Amino acid sequence: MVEIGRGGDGIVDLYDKNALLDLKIQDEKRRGVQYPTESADSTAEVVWSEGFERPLGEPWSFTGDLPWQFDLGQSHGGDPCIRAGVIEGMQTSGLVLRRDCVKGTIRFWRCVSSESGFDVYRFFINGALQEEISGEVGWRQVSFPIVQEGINRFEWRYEKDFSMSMGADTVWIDDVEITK
Ligand SMILES: [Ca+2]
Repeated sequence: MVEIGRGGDGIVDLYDKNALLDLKIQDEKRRGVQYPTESADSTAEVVWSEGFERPLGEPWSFTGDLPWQFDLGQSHGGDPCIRAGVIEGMQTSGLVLRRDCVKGTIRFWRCVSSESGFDVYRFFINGALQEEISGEVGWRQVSFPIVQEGINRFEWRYEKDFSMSMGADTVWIDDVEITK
């Protein structure tokens, strides 16, 4: 199971994590590592999934200045995925999933292209920061534990600072799965 960037506060920590992640990805590319599309935990049962190939309704919603939007050209598997809204400086665009869960994991694929250190993707579970990434990071599958039974609130948020944009200036998400 691929799992990186578990929380942490502050810009120094963010820089360190990005630097370490970049090194790790470069090393894996050099060695020809193929990223798995299945979790290493093959016994985990997928109880719910979303591939973003149909209109979003409940249990999905949006926060911030603009909703997320479908993207046909940037998925990891050739199918549509979803990306943050095209926001301007000091704006945010959040994607929220609220769902009744048992203890298990939430896993998904994500890709980031942004101004390193300033325009940042963050993922929260029940308001607690799970990972934050900026700069250029290709498609990776990540997994986070669901520790609270009952209604859980998952939020993927893209937040821009006051100036400058780099790269595609967004984060993409695809193939969200909840397992137990
Ligand atoms: Ca910026």
